[in-house]
Amino acid sequence: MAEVHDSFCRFCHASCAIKVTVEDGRAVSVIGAKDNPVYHGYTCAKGRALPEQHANPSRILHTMKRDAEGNHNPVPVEQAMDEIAEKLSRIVAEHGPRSVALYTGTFSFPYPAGAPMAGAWLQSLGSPMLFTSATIDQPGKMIAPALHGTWGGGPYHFDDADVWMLLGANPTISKSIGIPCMNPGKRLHDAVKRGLQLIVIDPRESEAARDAAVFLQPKPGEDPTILAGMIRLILAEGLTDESFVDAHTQGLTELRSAVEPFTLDYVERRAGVPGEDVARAARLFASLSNGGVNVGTGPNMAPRGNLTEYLGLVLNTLTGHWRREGEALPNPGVLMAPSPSKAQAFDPYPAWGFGEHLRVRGLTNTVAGMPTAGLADEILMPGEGQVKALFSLGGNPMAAWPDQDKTLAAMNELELNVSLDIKMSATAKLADYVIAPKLSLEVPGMTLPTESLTPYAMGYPEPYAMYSPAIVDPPEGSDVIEEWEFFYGLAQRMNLPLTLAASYEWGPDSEAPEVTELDMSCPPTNDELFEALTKGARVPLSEVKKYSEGAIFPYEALVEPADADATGRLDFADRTMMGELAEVALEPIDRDSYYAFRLVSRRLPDVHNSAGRDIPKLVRKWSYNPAFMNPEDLTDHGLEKGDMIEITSSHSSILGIVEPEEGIRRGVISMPHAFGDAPGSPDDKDVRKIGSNTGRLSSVERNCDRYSGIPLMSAIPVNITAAEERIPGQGV
Ligand SMILES: Nc1nc2c(c(=O)[nH]1)N[C@H]1C(S)=C(S)[C@@H](COP(=O)(O)OP(=O)(O)OC[C@H]3O[C@@H](n4cnc5c(=O)[nH]c(N)nc54)[C@H](O)[C@@H]3O)O[C@H]1N2
Ligand SMILES: Nc1nc2c(c(=O)[nH]1)N[C@H]1C(S)=C(S)[C@@H](COP(=O)(O)OP(=O)(O)OC[C@H]3O[C@@H](n4cnc5c(=O)[nH]c(N)nc54)[C@H](O)[C@@H]3O)O[C@H]1N2
Ligand code: SF4
Ligand SMILES: [Mo]
Repeated sequence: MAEVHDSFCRFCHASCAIKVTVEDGRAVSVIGAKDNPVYHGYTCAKGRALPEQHANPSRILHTMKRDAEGNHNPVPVEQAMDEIAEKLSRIVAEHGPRSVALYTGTFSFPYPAGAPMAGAWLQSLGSPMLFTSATIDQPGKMIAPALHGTWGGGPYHFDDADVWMLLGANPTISKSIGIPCMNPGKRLHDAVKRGLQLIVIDPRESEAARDAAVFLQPKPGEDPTILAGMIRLILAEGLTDESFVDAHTQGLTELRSAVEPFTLDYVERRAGVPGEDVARAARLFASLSNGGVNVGTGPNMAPRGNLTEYLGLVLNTLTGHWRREGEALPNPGVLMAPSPSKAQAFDPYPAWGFGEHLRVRGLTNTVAGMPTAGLADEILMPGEGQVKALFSLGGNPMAAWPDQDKTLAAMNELELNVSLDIKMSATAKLADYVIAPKLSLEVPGMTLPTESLTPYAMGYPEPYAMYSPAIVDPPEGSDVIEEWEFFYGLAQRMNLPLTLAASYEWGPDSEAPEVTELDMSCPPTNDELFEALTKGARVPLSEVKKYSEGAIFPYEALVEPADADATGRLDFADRTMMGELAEVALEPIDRDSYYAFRLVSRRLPDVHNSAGRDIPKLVRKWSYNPAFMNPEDLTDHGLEKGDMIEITSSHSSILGIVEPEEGIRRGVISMPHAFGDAPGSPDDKDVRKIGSNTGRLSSVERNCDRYSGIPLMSAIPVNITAAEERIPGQGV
């Protein structure tokens, strides 16, 4: 019999509220929950494909173990855990705990207990080698506030802002930075209707750009130049919020001289955007008091992402775009502990140089985490501390890490490679063990992870939360476990005690999170773990559970007055950032002119990084990643839709299939990442079927950020040539 259950989607971080029709323990259809006060019935194609994802023939339902010939065969998960624990104990005894690394990727996010349990296990093992995708995503987002300092009242929120600026972010599609991720299309529509002035800076006319009052379409990689030009104009025309600047900042004089070279004329010549449009954007941004700026993945992956993020904060501070004393907080937290919100500045704090040091390129731990772009070299470089074992949790290094050839070499070097994945991904195919996990609707969930995105202008502006029990059974005959159960099971076998911290605390003034010691003789239930993770929550989990459709838990909270002894200052002139800005000013305008194109990152609506590519319904339009280009560029190169090109960077080359797109700036190739397969794998050259991997174009040794290690992953200088059709499996 069919029953309809309330739940929420976990195909991306947006956690859309859904109604799932379940028949005989299996999901058969998904629709948006139209009465939900936050999502208003929104779902995307991925969410509606949850039934297909759960029943997908390519989903692995048993742990797979690689044999000597490289073939994978099913083994019972308990046996795999015994073998892994034993092998790991040997590796740790011989090489020390640092030889074990954990990488948590995109799909560690939707499962609240997975990454915390894996982290607790690694910590108990004594290894500092915890890596996440954050340092190959938007590391500047954490680094810039450390260098600038933070405002205790927090940022304004998109929903009630008068002016908003998006640099290289396309939240309408990505459900990411800028517009809160729950039904961003409706939020943008409502905002524009009530008069929001949107400024978008993007080399491609993104979906978000269509609603922009000012749209700048620059040459990729010139965001520091544009922002410096806007700051210069705001200072020159006296458009700053003087009282805010006087009371809460330092370094204005140094900033003024650092931006001096960035005249409108210079910005126009260098970034290829009309100077008057830059001025219009700056004046608009400064003229309205409730606003904000967000920087997305584009500029973070282009040169000097930290600087772009930093200058974005400088712009916010100069114009006083921070929430003030007595103003209402949109969401003081529901499942998170409320953290005090005070109208005062907090001083900068160290962004890097602490904690574990990598052995390569002078990289250290950072506020964005350990530099993932250095991990392949940590695996490859012999000597004390060499990483011998890698655990990938919901991530796909072969698809997502920059410098794919090096990643492949690293995967082949490992003594123990374990992947927790729902399919035989490019990484899983190289792993010694692939642990088959339960999927979202088969496990309890709560919206705590999405709530944790609130400080990044992505989470809930409304004090909303939802808990969902498991609503379907794992497929019959399967042997699947939850990710946390795997790490708990390893810890049990290795006699490691585990403590779990209540996670997702944030704020410069937050208290230390409460911790729970786990009973290692008897596995906890999911709900017990959720209780541990929400200790100190404003609304107890038990209360949230009463509302099966999710609910808003209202609470009036205002930004409090500053402490009497508050002395913090936001810094306009961090030395490293000013040094980088001086370097920008010294660069020749026509650098890299040998390369005619810049390849930029972008996302497709129906797949999530490398996930979803195996679900037929989601790849009806594109099973590969087209190389989107301006139609006139195609004509100039004698190319037509569907032609194959070779795209060559200073590091490597890939094949691409061209696709005209009107809104792309000339000289730009816009191409999604995480497609293709491992170099040399049988499918690798079947570009028309599986696309190609843009990560292969990046070197992790050159053009990298000195601190996060992120290399050029957007605004990559490339050339193109027409390419011959390749025969699958025959190599280039
Ligand atoms: N060139 C280039 N490289 C990039 C980017 C770019 O724009 N350009 N973007 C970067 C960014 S922003 C990021 S975040 C990283 C992403 O880096 P990763 O997280 O390493 O890569 P994904 O492709 O998201 O890998 C997700 C994996 O999780 C698996 N999976 C799906 N559902 C589940 C589940 O329920 N449980 C488990 N255990 N696994 C599941 C998928 O099959 C897939 O193999 O890539 C980065 N790499
Ligand atoms: N459907 C879908 N949603 C996703 C994902 C997905 O793969 N598919 N991935 C998820 C992940 S992991 C993340 S981190 C977020 C990312 O979310 P966003 O940061 O919003 O990512 P994109 O949608 O790629 O938008 C980046 C924009 O930057 C522009 N850009 C590229 N280079 C430059 C540059 O040098 N300067 C400027 N100004 N702009 C530039 C691109 O043209 C593009 O429009 O999305 C998440 N959401
Ligand atoms: S936006 Fe994200 S959470 Fe919402 S339906 Fe799509 S994939 Fe699911
Ligand atoms: Mo990401």
